[in-house]
Amino acid sequence: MNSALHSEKPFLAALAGKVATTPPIWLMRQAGRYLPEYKKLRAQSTGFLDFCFRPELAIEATLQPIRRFGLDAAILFSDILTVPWALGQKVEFLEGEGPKLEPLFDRDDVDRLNLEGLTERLSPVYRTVSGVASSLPAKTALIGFAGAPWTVAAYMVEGHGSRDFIVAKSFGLAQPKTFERLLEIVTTATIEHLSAQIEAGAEVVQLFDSWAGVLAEAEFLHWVIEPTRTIATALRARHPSIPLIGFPRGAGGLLPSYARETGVTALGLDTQVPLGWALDVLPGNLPVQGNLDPVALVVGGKALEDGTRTILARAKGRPVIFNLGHGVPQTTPPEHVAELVRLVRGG
Ligand code: 1CP
Repeated sequence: MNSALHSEKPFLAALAGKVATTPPIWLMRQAGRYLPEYKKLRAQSTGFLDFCFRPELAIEATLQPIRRFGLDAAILFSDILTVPWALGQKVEFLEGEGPKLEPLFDRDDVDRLNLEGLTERLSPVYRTVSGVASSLPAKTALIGFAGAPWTVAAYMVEGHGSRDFIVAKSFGLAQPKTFERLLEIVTTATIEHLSAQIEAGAEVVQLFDSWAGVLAEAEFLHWVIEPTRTIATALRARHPSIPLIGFPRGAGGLLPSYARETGVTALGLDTQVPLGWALDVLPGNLPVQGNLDPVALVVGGKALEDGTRTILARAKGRPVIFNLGHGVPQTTPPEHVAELVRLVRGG
């Protein structure tokens, strides 16, 4: 895609380094249970994975927040745990309990994972991407995504969500060779999965490293930075102009190394990162995204207004993309999202 087309989409312009008076805005987890129309749509499927793999439903879920709020980017409706499923691991989403995977324990479990035919098994996701790409408004960009290898491997070993992923970290430290093999498999799967999304029409891809923040420095270098750099390098070789957003949630003081060493195009900042500090230590031309406390969005009113204005003021003169520091919480009143869009656009 050429730069003239980029400039028609404010989100792509910001990723190309353009400083705008009104930053583009989208929200992580902008689709989902806080929207009544999502709950209605979700009721049509038997399970969450079934929902992700039915393009007619996933296309509609992707478009719902765009129709309602006119955001600058749509994010493919899917989940990071479709990749372990496509590698042959048993993955279930139990109502009200979150994901359950049959955990990997040892080398034999890792060796049973199967990369062959991965993109065929995930082909409904790519049909969703192309369906969304052909129905978006001209100014709205389309984001594809995957979980980053550490975060995906952490779920594969732990078997479910966790506050600290002690089981996954212990596996990595106690069986380093096996864990590196697992990271290699997930890294290859991620490159194939993101490439197929780009070929189907994704204009940007984001890597969610939601659990980067539980790692010590040495683990962060090997399990977060190295696989992310491998993915960035491989994607650039295949799709030279594709922007890649890295979101290493909780990386804190390791953000400058992540920005410098991975080769991502833009950096997602979680809620805890002091924005002033990040803007001081990161390269001035690196686009940044995020940081608003999702709880300010739930509460609305003055909390939302103050949080939004602080970010807008601090980020002046820099290429920024307005977003939250993590996903939209389920208890968010949809009117607060509309209010946030108005605040950012100066209405
Ligand atoms: O039935 C439902 O509606 C289930 C809730 C739900 C939704 C709406 C899950 C289960 N996943 C999703 C969609 C989803 N997941 C998107 C869609 C696009 C969007 O609107 O943003 C995306 C980008 C994700 C990514 C994802 N899944 C992440 C990374 C981002 C983050 O939140 O940190 C993670 C960690 C997951 C795993 C996952 N999937 C679902 C849940 C409840 C979880 C978290 C499990 C846990 O750790 O407890």
